[in-house]
Amino acid sequence: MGSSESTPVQWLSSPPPPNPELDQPWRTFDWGQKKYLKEKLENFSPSHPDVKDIKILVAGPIGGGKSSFINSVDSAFQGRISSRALVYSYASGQILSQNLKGFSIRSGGKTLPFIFKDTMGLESPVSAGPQTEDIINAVFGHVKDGYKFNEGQALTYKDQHFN
Ligand SMILES: Nc1nc2c(ncn2[C@@H]2O[C@H](COP(=O)(O)OP(=O)(O)OP(=O)(O)O)[C@@H](O)[C@H]2O)c(=O)[nH]1
Ligand SMILES: [Mg+2]
Repeated sequence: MGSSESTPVQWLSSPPPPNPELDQPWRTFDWGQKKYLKEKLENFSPSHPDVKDIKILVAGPIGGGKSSFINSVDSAFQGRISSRALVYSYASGQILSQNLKGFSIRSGGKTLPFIFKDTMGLESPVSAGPQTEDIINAVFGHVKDGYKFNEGQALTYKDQHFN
């Protein structure tokens, strides 16, 4: 792993069958709330004057749908399909997200105070090492946008990408 030339994890080339547990919804949701939720988020602002935006770190297993989730949120606000975050393609077999990349969401001519931070997918056993350290550093805001994750070596404070 770690480069676009590397072989993707086996199950990514043919997705596993859905878990039967997913046949039943685990909660009921009133989808009629969409307009209300959208307006609530459009009118949201952080209560602390020094906080300009809220950064949401999207982390999880490779191919888990992190980038797709960001695109879904963006699509909901744009009113059209958004594909700004690159999504894993079964056709090309490429794992695309290798950098920490921030996505802000615009709606009604303004930028909402949310920034989604897309990350490289975690995989075992690599995620037990440097990747975990990088995620912890990202939570504390120490990782600059655009940093390319290096599975062999966690980011250190000496690196130019360290905040
Ligand atoms: N069925 C289904 N497929 C999904 C869903 N979300 C994403 N996918 C598919 O799962 C694959 C991986 O999605 P990505 O959004 O690239 O996942 P990722 O977590 O960003 O992947 P990495 O960046 O490689 O770690 C793509 O082929 C998506 O089309 C979902 O909710 N349902
Ligand atoms: Mg991704």
